[in-house]
Amino acid sequence: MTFPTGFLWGAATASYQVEGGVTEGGRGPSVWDTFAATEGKVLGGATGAVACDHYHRYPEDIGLLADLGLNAYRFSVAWPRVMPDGVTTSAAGLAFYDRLVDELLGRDVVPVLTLYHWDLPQALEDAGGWPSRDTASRFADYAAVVHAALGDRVHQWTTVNEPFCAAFLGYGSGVHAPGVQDHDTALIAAHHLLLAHGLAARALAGPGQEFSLALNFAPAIPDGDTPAHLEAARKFDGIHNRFFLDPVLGRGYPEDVVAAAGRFPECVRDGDTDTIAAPIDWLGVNYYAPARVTPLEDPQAPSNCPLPTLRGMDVLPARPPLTAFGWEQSPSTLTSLLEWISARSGGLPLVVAENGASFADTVVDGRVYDAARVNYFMEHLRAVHDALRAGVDVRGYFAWSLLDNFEWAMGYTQRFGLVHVDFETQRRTVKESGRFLGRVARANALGAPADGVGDTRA
Ligand code: GBH
Repeated sequence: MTFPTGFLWGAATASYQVEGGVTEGGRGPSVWDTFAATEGKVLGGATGAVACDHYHRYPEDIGLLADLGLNAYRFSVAWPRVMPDGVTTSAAGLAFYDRLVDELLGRDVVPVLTLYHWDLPQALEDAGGWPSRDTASRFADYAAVVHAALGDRVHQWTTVNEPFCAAFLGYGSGVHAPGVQDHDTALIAAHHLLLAHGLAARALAGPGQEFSLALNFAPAIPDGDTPAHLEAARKFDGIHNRFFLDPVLGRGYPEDVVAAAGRFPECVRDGDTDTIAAPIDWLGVNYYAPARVTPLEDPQAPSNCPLPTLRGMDVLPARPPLTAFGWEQSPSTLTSLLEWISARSGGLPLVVAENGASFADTVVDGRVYDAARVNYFMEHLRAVHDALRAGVDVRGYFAWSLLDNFEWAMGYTQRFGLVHVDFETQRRTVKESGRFLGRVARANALGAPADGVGDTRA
């Protein structure tokens, strides 16, 4: 099973999850510093203050990635490093990413830069955060500053990572920073995140620059085939997937969702839908798990899924096999998802920008034998290959994550890395899954199943 020439094989991280060094180089506080410092918000009271200390150890970490055989690194820039108060540019903050990019290029690793992976400068939250339209304009300024500093060497840009999470978990369910719980506000925040993406497009345009955003998808699987089941799946798909995908593809917000969306439509101004529909060079597809949905008898009954607009349906417990997080492993859903996005977008190039699994890894005699994760990657890469064979234009695959890291509200309890991190000592140990993915990357091909599990060649 070979992959197309030039396929990007990478691993992803996000600034607040790995960097630490939260007061160094003049960095200002982000909403995640504030949230994590608030009692009861993050499991075990954990914070990203040190995390993987990637701020200091990035040469070692990039060395590990390159030595495995991966050819791309998807990382995010911390807005509060570059603009500590949300407005003023910090030369020291930019200098960190300057060094990081040079280190990547020195190791022949393609930098894939995400501008926003959820660490909003606290100063901008204080000024209204994503529910305020002005934040989208501030983001465009920030995009222009980073582009001016790094655009000579970085050619792959992602504006916003998972606006779903930033909006619905940050301002709706409140399980993520800044912890606001208001569904109407969450929908408005979502619009401003998409608007920010569209406004930044202008700053990032230029010859040789590729520009994208990354959306997280949870395909809805109806737990039965009655019309009510299909309707429940349509509702879930509407708010979770189409609400973000359709405006980016120039289809506007889905009417069925908007009809149920309270005061949301008031925040959409003339011209916004065109701005959001700025042409993208590829779409980042983040995929972890599907959702199994079932209808409730009363169509107005509140859903057990804490998303805006959802009524009259339940999300069922995930079906085994599960990851340590309790997420369902369903590789075939990745194939159908890629096919669906490709068809809906008229063949847009796609990059799997995040895919991965947490398991309870342990270091034994200096090794991490994470056979379950090797199997996870093998099955999901086969699923990507199935999509390629069906004619989908997939350009790359990024494992989440390079390192075990700060898993947001779960603190350090969920390990997703290709590389194990001992958070006491900061010692890194490459896992079997990292070696496996590196071998696939070097061969640009997936071998027979027997080549995967248990193969200990470096
Ligand atoms: C990604 O988001 C993030 O980009 C990354 O930073 C993170 O570390 C990684 O996944 C692992 O968690 O029941 O409706 O509240 C994951 C997307 C979105 C998947 C929320 C689980 C629960 C949805 N996640 N979802 S809901």
